[in-house]
Amino acid sequence: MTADAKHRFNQPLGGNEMPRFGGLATMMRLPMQDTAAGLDACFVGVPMDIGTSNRAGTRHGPRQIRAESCMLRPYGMGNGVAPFENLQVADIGDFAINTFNISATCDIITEGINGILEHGCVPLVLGGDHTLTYPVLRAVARKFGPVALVHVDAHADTSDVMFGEKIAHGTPFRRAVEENLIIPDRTVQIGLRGTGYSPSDYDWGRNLGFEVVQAEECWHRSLAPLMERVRQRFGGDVPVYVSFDIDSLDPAFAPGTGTVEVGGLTTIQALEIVRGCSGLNLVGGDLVEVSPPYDPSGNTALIGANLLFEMLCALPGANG
Ligand SMILES: [Mn+2]
Repeated sequence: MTADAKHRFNQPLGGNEMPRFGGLATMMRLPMQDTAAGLDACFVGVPMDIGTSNRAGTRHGPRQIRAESCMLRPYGMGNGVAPFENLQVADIGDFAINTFNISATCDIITEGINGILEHGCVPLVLGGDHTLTYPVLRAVARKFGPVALVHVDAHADTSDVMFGEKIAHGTPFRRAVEENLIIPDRTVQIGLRGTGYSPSDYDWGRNLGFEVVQAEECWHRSLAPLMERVRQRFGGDVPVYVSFDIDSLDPAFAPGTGTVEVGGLTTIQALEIVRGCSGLNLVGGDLVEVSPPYDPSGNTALIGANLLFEMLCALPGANG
């Protein structure tokens, strides 16, 4: 780090300035500010779980991810990226969602993301349940038009309704297609698995052009070649959004989530996926479904914090 870069951009608070377990828990111990003004990228929390269908608790996700991010240092030793030498980043806190009204909550999220994008800032969202990706994409598509999508998850999240409701954590990508927020033949879903209702559960997306990579296709292998293929197919121009559901990981690594499926991705494969997004025109991302009540060790939130750091490192310009 040059003294110059340190002077220009926000830096995470170092471990010798304040003990890592001390101080206020912002994401990566970055400065906090009220808006995205002047930022290249921001971390923002959406403390919601009113869209969940099984175990709840993701309303506590943003705080726990911030708490577990306290070990993150500014330089990525593995990916070789020093994002804080090249980007101005801060934590802009949480959106004040309406925990009694999911439709109103979605509007609050869309408005909040609109505000971030108006500043030319890339939002990296700390969830929160997966419902939030739908209102985030409404804002993203308003600015960029329909975007390509890298969706990492145990589930397709393309149900039409849940208990008759159109907005829930199992429906965001159905709504996104219906409202022309994503490009179906520039959409890849990675890690899908578990039990379903019929053999055709994943075909709704496939029939539209989604590439669906089931977990079994990922077992025992590196996902770097898959991401190489994704980069070739998407190219470096089309705006891309990355939505990472922590339940894509095997519960051995990430038990702290609401809808657990066995036989999932490893943390190493998760790193390969997010690092493999470098070179894409990433315009936003989220890390969703961390549920601290089911995460007694804190490791699920810790993995989530690390994947958000990796997303930051994958953004255009993060590597100078
Ligand atoms: Mn999901």
